[in-house]
Amino acid sequence: MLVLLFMALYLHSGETQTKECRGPFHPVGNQCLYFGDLILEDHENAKAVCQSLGGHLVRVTQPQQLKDIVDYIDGKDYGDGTSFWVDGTDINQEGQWEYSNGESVPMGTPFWEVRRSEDTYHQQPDNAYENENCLEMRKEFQYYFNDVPCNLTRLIICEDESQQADDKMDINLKKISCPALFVPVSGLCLAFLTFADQTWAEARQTCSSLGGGLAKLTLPQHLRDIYIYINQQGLSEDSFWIGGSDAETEGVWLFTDGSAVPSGTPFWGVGIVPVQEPDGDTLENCLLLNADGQYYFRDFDCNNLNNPLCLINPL
Ligand SMILES: *[C@@H]1O[C@H](CO)[C@@H](O)[C@H](O)[C@H]1NC(C)=O
Ligand SMILES: [Ca+2]
Ligand SMILES: [Ca+2]
Ligand SMILES: [Ca+2]
Repeated sequence: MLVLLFMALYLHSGETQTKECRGPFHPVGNQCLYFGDLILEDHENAKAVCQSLGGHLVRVTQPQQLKDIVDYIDGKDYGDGTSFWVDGTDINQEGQWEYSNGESVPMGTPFWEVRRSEDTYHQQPDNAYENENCLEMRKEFQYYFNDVPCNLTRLIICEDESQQADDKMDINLKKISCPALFVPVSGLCLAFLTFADQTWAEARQTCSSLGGGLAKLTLPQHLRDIYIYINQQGLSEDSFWIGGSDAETEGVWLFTDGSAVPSGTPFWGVGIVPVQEPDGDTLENCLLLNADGQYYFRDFDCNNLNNPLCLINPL
């Protein structure tokens, strides 16, 4: 009965959304997109293809859009080694990434690739070949953003903004009041306890002694807002335990309330390319937002000492 209800809701929402996209475009999350099947073009020609369809290369401005696009790609077979162009460039000024409408490309987590190699981390954009001025979603980097030379060829994703449903998330606007020690971030009451260096189990105990628990982050926007908050507050040297663990069953990541930790992009960082975290097998069973890794989800040894990131219900 419940399954039928969900199917009915799903079919209904699919039906109404389809009407909002014209021609070859179809709904992916809150965008109308066209995936140019197996056409590889350089950035300039890719732009022209999208313009000929009355659109432009896709602009990814919200973390949820990155998730929706990656989920869509993962359900298709685009072959090996296929990466996709995104609209942005830093052609006008090195390091200043803009979409072709003049809007800034969001920088940092959870958009750009940050990969781990042993104990060091490498962050994009790196302008590695000095002429990396175009933006791709790179398959080997789990579709996180990367800068590459514009004359490489990539698959095309076009966007039609003219009929896009305007359902930008408003969780930032939601006004909540939080108990002492906790601050409102991303619609959550969070405490960044930078005075405590603790194992994951100790951190969990600390949060429960405050009447809450280790943080449970379920939306890409949560990670974005936490990343921005940490940088604004000068906490970017600190690493934080959150509530995920696979100690009970290796590979099954659960929050402390027993619900599933979201997998893949744009939550988990890139490990040793092309592997995505978590990659520590039974040696690493606790979920850390670490400073060096730019606060992507990563599995760590539970006995590492880090700061608790606690969550509590709003007042
Ligand atoms: C791209 O441009 C660079 C520099 O002009 C050149 O060395 C390289 O061969 C070009 N690559 C392709 C795939 O055309
Ligand atoms: Ca560049
Ligand atoms: Ca690069
Ligand atoms: Ca593990």
